[in-house]
Amino acid sequence: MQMANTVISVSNRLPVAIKNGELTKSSGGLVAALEGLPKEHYEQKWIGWPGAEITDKKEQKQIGRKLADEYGCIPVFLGKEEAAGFYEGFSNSSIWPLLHYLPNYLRYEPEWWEDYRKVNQTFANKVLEIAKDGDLVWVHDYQLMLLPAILRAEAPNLRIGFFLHTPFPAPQVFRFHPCCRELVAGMLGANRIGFHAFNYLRHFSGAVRRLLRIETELTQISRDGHTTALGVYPIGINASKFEETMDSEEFRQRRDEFRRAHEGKRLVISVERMDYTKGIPHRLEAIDDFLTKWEQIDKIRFIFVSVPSRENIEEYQHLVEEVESRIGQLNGKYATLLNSPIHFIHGSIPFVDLCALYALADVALVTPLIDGMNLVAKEFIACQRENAGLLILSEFAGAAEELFNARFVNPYDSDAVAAALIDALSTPVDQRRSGIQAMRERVIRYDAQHWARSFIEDLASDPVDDAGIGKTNIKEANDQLRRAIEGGQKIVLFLDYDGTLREIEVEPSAATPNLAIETLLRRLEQQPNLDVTILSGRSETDLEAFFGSFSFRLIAEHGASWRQPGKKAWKRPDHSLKYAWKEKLLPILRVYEQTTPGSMVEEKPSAIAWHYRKADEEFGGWKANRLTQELSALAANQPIKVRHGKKMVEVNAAEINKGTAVARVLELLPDYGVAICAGDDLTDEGMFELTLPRLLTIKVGSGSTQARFRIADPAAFREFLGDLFK
Ligand code: GDG
Repeated sequence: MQMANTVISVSNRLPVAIKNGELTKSSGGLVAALEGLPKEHYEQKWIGWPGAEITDKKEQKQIGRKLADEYGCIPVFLGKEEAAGFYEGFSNSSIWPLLHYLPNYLRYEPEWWEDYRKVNQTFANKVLEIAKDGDLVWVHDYQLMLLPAILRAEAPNLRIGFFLHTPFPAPQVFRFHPCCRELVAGMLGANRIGFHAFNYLRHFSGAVRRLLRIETELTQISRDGHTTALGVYPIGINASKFEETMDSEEFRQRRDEFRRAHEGKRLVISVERMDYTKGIPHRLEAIDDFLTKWEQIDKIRFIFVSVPSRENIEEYQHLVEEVESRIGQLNGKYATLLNSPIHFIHGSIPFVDLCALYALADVALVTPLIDGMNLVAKEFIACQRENAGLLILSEFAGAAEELFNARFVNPYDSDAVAAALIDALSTPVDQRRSGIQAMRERVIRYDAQHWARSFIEDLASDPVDDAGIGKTNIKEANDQLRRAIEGGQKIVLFLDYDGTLREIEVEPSAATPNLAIETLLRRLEQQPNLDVTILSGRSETDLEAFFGSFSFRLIAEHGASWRQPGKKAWKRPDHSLKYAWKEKLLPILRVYEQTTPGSMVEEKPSAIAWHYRKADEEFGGWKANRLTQELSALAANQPIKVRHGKKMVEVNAAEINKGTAVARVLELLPDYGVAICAGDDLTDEGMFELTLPRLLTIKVGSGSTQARFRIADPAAFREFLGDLFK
């Protein structure tokens, strides 16, 4: 494994809070996780917002120095208004609800997008100021989704990781966001993206395919020479801190005090930020149902600890009102002279008290509507060292994938939650103990430090740039060509167009040669001893329109139609070929066109093709595989070849392919010094398979290939040619 020196964590909030000019370190899971990285391998820095508005430059400097010296933290200062648009607006009112499948809460103002972009850029500037080549930059969460791509563009030698602490929803839901494409593309700037659960990873991959129309593999996405690895890293808790606290005298005292205070009562606890994703009103509904059925109201107590959260956002204010009024109502309805069943704390309690509560509770009722992970569920299990409590857990929390002995409920089904509660409170202790102990071992073993270490170690061994991987270094081709040029040898150049010279466009008609390509081609035209052929799957008409004014050899339809250098007329060298198969196969392609919305058939003189780039990604891909199979079965006894290319399935005459065309041209030029074939997709592999002497084959872009060399993307390939032929 390659060791890196510095890990720079970047999160919206720094782990140090400023209150009245005083700094206090927070004890959250993330801090503990990062503290667990071995110090001998990683030096650590942390970039983030310090949580207070500080406008005075002198004060900013002072605090900055203190943060850096005492905590290794580098503050990003934000203006009040941009911070509001970025944080409360864009992050928490538009992205957060969609990540949690709650589009009814989505609000969007175009100005927020400006603030979000600006703040992401401000964070990027700070990272770029601090980071050196090879450093590991670990970006956290949905507030900074654009940061990886900004960093990649400006500092491609950084290793950039991104971790999403929330779920990633089905692409159809994320698509409601007006900036969904930019956000997904922003994350893709990372070398590695981590999720709590495989489901989120799968959805993200689907969003990349559907929204950006980029092909993905199960755990890897490659484009333009850059690869993003995807991984599942379920976050854990700060296990040692819980264990140490439970060993302390203070803990024992508090636990005993609580025990006395709730003497004779069964305790059911819920702990969370006051957030609509946590399902508090639904839970109260279930408690209402439970209390109508539970006979010993004097002997049950629900403790709700709800930490105030995002209080400037209207939806959160409504939630507080709703919860307070509902709890008031329920206590009014069910209170006896001896007991008020719901004890509600709208505030944060000290850590030791939290541990004591977790340790004493008979049941933890953790029923978010949806939750990325939910650490409370794991913390409760960790604190059940002596007790044998029961965890009732929403099946829609990421934690449900790991806490296998919990009692799972659908939080929307209040009857079922009430029934689970009755059942839990009636389960004998000895039946509960083994279940909880097995989960406890897991929670302690796979803690926050384990989580951070696995992510960072994977990131450290990710390649920074995958261009050229598994291929001979392109420099060798460059040297060989330079020698040939200097020696006055004849060079023959075969260039595919789409994806090789020119970036692919969704609409092929939009991929006209731009100024950079025209200038490069004019330069190639001026070179002595250079013979250029442009060969493509496109029609004569397209090639004539794009390159008609050049003196190059043009070969259309993968080799079916030729225009020789300096000539105007197009010729079909294989005019003896019969195309009777076209009429037989065309109806099959038409059926696919009709039954796959967004797809279309193209008829060419020597070929027929079915295009599906505008169809639904998955459905189109599935249909394409079926069509390829169906046509291949029919092709067995025919002089034809079926190819599944980029977003198309094409049938043409077996004799016609780019490889045959290249061989035929080279027969006409036996005195050539070096020949180069460059292409980007399957149809170019025919050229790459040739075993002719002095032939250099170059694949442009990612994917497996027979070519000997690889270049990252069309822009890099143009630069390569521009450097050679000045
Ligand atoms: C996000 C994702 C994901 C709560 N009340 C008190 C208190 N807490 C602490 C808990 C726990 C933390 O707050 C809450 O963490 P969760 O994971 O439950 O939820 P989110 O805040 O929504 O966190 C979530 C997480 O990121 C990590 O990736 O699991 O899905 O939404 O640690 O102990 N701590 C103290 N007093 C309280 O009153 N001291």
